[in-house]
Amino acid sequence: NPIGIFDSGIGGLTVAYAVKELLPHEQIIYFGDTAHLPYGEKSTAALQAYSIKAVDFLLKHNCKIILFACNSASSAAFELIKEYTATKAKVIDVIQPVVNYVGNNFEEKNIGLIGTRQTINSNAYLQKIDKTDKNINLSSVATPLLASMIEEGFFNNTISKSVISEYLSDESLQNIEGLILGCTHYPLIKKDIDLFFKENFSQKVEIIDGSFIVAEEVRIFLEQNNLLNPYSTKEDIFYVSDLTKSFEETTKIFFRKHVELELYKLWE
Ligand code: DGN
Repeated sequence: NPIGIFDSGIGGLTVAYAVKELLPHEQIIYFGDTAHLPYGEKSTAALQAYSIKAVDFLLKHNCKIILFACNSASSAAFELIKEYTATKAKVIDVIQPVVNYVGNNFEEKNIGLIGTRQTINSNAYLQKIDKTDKNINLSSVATPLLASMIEEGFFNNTISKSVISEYLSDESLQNIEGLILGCTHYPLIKKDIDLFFKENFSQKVEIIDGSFIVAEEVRIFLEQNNLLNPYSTKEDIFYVSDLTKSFEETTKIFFRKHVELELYKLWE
């Protein structure tokens, strides 16, 4: 059976890429809800409704595990979806695995989080980090411009440098020793962010990119439950709820290679 991956659009392809790197023999069924993006600016109620529909779609494909590869959807709907799928399939989000990593590595430290408005305003990371009881101080900054900037291919250039510098110069981030990239798009600007800290901060700041942490969580679950596919010849399928040429062109930024998108209008 395939691994189901859900995102608001194509940013989740950074997570799909990591899954494919660790689990090359698995088939992926991806669903990006491009008809409703950006999720970062939607209400919790809307994201819950979209998430249920998307999960139903992936369940129909008999996915053995469903990965919520979107921070905004994870922060708004994951608890609900966990209840909804309780007996049907295992679901993993992109937040809890990163929180576990942070709990193990940043006890009594200051760390930062950047993400969409939805992700930051939901306090999902904060609540989960507090539950670790590791006395970690989290400073969160919403950075809504970054996702669209990256979709335009603006990284490693003067525009991305100044936008990143503007956001990360926030006073609350001055003493951090780690920064969580709380949005699926941000692995693409990891180098720019790293450079910013090296040029402007005296302390070392670890940039916490969840894509491989989450992919490893998927691998462990499949291994522990004897669900690993020794060899699959089935092609991955990438569905989107609205298909444009520009979405298709942007796939190669996130997945490191061009993928063909299939239109599936979930909303009619
Ligand atoms: N994939 C979304 C996230 O990780 O929060 C960001 C994309 C968006 O909807 N703006």
